[in-house]
Amino acid sequence: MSILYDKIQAYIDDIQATQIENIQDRAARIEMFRVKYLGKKGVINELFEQFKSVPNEEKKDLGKALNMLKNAATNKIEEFKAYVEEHQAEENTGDLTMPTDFQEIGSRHVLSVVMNEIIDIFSRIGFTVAESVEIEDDWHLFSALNFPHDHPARDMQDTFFVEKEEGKQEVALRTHTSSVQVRVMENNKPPIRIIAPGRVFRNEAISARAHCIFHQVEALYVDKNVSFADLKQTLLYFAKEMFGEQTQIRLRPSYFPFTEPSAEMDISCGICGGKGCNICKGTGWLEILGCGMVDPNVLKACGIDPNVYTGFALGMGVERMAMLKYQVRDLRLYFENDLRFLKQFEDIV
Ligand code: 2NM
Repeated sequence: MSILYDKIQAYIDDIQATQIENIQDRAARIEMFRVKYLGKKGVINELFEQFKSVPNEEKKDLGKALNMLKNAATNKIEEFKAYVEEHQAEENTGDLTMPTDFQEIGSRHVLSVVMNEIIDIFSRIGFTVAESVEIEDDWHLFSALNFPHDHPARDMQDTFFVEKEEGKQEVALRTHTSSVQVRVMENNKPPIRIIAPGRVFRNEAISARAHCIFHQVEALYVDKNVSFADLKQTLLYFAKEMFGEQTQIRLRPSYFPFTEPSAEMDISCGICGGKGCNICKGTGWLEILGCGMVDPNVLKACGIDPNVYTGFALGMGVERMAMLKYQVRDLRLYFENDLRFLKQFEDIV
């Protein structure tokens, strides 16, 4: 037999020895296999070229062998394709034990962290969280809270009204969470010890120091014999827990429609230690919240007898707390979701 015959036989052996399982990157490898044997310039066409010039007496056996080779190659490709199809599912699934791609994990917003911290501090002395609606009626927003009829908060300038028409119930976005406290007082008997955290809305031009949406936490304690001394101790406890053991407080007389007497609380400036700096504008003190004894008119409006019960209340802005705690200089940063801002708070709880 000729050399050509041996060559063909060697190819057939080679094809039959090829195992699909051992081939990685199967689609590409199958195509390479096809091109090698059955392509235009492939092995088989070349052998047919050479076949033309072999002596006639050898043509019969060689032709047979060549056809066998062609069949072997064609069959092998069919076999490959069938195998791939059969294993398609597992191919798509891939290796289930492989670790997944790394995905970046978000973090809690600084306002949520600070809000939770305030809630936590008050819950340690027996306050529970109360929540209610963000769209409120005039009674829960203003009337029950002893706001006079000509109070500026009842004006379109300060409040976003949903409905404000002659003879109709006025409905507005809540301007403070005190409306939550009104609802709790209306529906519960003292002792009442709650905090009302949440979103509030004011019709203000947005600037570094004001925003039309912000967050408040208000606290309310109503029982027999609740005194201003109880308020003061609660405030001191809160200030030390929130801003550190060295923090001092002072109270200045103030005015709110819903409390009498009313006060504003300052804390000693933690930046300069009270010596005076640009954060506290040289005073050594930072204003952080409003408070007071719940006005008897408010208790009465909410169905609580002011001759039996007294209460204190306080309210603070969460944005301002976070500003003081983390030196945030512009309120707008809280709502822009700029990652360069948010990422600075990744590690706080
Ligand atoms: C403040 C300041 C002072 C307050 C009063 C009441 C209620 F409902 F009991 F009357 N809730 N919150 C209050 C008192 C809020 O925020 C600066």
